[in-house]
Amino acid sequence: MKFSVITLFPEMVEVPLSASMVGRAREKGIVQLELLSLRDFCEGKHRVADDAPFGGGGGMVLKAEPIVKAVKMAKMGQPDAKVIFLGPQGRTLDHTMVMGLLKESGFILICGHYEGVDQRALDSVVDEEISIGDYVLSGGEYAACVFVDALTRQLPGVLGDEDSAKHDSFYDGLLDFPHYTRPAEGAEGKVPEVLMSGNHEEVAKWRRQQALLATLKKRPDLIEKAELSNEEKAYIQQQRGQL
Ligand code: 9D3
Repeated sequence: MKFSVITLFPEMVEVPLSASMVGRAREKGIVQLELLSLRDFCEGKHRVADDAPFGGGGGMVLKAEPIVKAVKMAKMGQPDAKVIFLGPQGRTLDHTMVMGLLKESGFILICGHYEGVDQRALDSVVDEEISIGDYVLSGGEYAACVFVDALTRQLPGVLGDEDSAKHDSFYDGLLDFPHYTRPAEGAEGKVPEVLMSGNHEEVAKWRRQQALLATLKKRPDLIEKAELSNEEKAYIQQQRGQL
């Protein structure tokens, strides 16, 4: 999967996406990352990327032409890519959207900017606008990192079998169960007995119950949508009674 990112601040995207899982996925050739510096598509001695808004008001607006030119350049490398504008007014990214986007061969990501972007650029080249949540960022660069990370970890061969994306929170609509490692007993307390028992069936049952409890306490909204057995639904009802 190829990601072409169009931004005024390429290093804000390049650095985080060189480390850890995405960095390794790039080394393995599972994902390709291309950065297009918007500055390279700007004209004139000073390569100005923005200008004052028509109609007045504060701030500046990113010009349409450099963005359109950058998208055209990126499209030469991946003609079938989906063009996404990362902006605060877009549809909010969630797990279901991530899974749906995996069918694409690649993406051209345009980073929004607090200043705003000339609407004509958006109207002429963008397939979809996506936000990463209801809070204000100063630009789309970190959103681009979030987008690339969330998709990359779902691609075959990126994660080992052990921490496969199948085990992710949200995969079955529940939050994670608690984790413990050595020492079994320390100043911070003891590890739950069942985890030391070696009884894999009991451990699995305990973890599932803990996941249900954590979800009920921290994200009750997720319980409604989770895939639960009848036995689990009954357990939830019983726990609700005790809250
Ligand atoms: C003054 C009105 N604001 C719109 C709600 C203007 C505005 C704020 C922040 C315009 C652009 C931005 C910059 N944000 C992004 O580019 C952005 C973003 C975000 O702010 N929140 C969540 N997801 C994203 S993706 C890109």
